[in-house]
Amino acid sequence: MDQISIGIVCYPTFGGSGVVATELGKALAKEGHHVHFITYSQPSRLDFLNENLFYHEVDFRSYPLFEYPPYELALASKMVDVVKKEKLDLLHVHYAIPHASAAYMAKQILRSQGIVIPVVTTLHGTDITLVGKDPSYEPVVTFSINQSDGVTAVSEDLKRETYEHFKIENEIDVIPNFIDLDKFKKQKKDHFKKAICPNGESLVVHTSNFRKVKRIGDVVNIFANIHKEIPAKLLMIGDGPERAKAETMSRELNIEGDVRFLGKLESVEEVLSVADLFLMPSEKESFGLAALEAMACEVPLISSNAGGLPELNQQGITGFLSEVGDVADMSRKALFILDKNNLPAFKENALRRAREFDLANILPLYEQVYMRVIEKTLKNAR
Ligand code: GMT
Repeated sequence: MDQISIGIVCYPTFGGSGVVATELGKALAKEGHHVHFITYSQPSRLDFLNENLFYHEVDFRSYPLFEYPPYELALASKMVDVVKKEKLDLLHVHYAIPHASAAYMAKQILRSQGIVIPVVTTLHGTDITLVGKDPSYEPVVTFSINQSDGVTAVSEDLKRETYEHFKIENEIDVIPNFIDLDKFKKQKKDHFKKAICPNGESLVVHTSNFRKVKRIGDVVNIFANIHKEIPAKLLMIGDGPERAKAETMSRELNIEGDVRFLGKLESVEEVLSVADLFLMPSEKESFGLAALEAMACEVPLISSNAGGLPELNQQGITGFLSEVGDVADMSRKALFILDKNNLPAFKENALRRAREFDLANILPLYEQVYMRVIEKTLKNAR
């Protein structure tokens, strides 16, 4: 594909959408495209130098007059500025609100100045499944998606749900999450395993932002059931609103000595390298990037069957899926996987499945969407 200049707008946090946007930008830069991140702070995974990568900070000051700083307006103004100065070919925004709606405003401002810029919007889930269904946001979500020149969703389930809940006239391309297998691979960390599991205990891991939707209580209860049957340890990676509740639960269940809360980690792959099982009992999960990261490190998965998880986790092969909230079923299946006669095959299958989401397979899908959208925009402008 010809090299182009792309503006990427995302939430620069540890969340999955920010990770996908940042890793995509890094990969595009390696391919020779010029990638300009437009965010309010440096994306957490924008941690490497490349002559094709640029970062533009959205400066949104709070004035005494405003109770809430008008971030969306500052973002739209910054997009206009970067598109003009850097001669961008395309804007790729992650999340319908507020990013696609800000992009729409930027597009209209630029049009009034004779500049045409196509916009691709990627839907990650929370914008559709939770925020989007809030009636106060629905008109903006619907409008922003319909005004985008290209729309992608991270799973078939999210695409279906978007069509079901919003009046969408646009075609949605499904482009799943991807994984950089050079970074996420099982590393030799025997000393680490020995330190956490000195007596050969099974190691169970959960990673998330500890939001309610992640059902952190189920994670602790599943682990408590495992712990009743076999020696095991639980590592909780990440932080968020449900953490305190999970800590209280583990004390009440008398398992606090075997549960460790590690907070946000930069190199989660080092912990995943020594794990035996990953738990993702989410209420909603449009794809489940954290589970894919675990699978790439040869960790099988116990998950709910919510959202796009059945498109990742293969029943009885890479792990098991249960109904949301069925802790007893998840616990039984977890013990089956952790049986030393079963674990090696599940680990192998998890890695094999993760390889299907290799960055090298997924990156061209985004490039195809970019080319299609740019060609269509140029044709319409003639
Ligand atoms: O899972 C989260 O709470 C973070 C959230 C986000 O918006 O950053 O992640 C969403 O996008 C990821 C990347 O596409 C998906 O892998 C996650 O499944 C999705 N989370 C939910 O649907 C809850």
